[in-house]
Amino acid sequence: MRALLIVDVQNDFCPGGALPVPDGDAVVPVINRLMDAFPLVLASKDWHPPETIHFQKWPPHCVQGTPGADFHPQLRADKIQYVLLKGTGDRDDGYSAFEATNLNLAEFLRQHGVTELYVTGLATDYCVRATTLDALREGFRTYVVTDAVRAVDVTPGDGERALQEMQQAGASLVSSADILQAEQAST
Ligand code: VGL
Ligand code: ZN
Repeated sequence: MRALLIVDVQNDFCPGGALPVPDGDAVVPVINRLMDAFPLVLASKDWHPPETIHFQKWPPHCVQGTPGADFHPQLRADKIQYVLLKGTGDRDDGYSAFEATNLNLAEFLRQHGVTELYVTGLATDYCVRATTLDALREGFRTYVVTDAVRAVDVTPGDGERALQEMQQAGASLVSSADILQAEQAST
């Protein structure tokens, strides 16, 4: 059983937002195409209080209940079955979706018989990286969908280095085309 995990595809991480990931909104149509190929679709939200130590490292973003914390308007949010809220405390970065405070993600996935997790979203070098490394530690076969992620690239090359690190830790890099072709071949 496999699940699609959409990490932080929120307005503040897209162009025009408070902490924009270059080309961040380009993941939206790719993720929208993937959704129907998965029986279980989950999404995380960066969900910070107005004041948090996290904002000493980053400009304020994704404050709970603000428009910047909403999903990108073109994301097919009606297909998302569970939303994971993370970074909810005032001394908590919450980069990984496995640090969600409203649901124990690892337990939840195991209870639903999920063995393979496909990770998409923003940003490759922060929350996608942290989520993927935690998924591997928790024993899930973990895939990163390379055309469905984008990096902040605070330092040029951070995104590429993060992909290599995830691969070395045991993640498989796949393209959305690979997933959709395999899906078609099996139906
Ligand atoms: C993220 C920086 C700060 C992310 C969240 O979603 O990758 N990056 N907060
Ligand atoms: Zn954040």
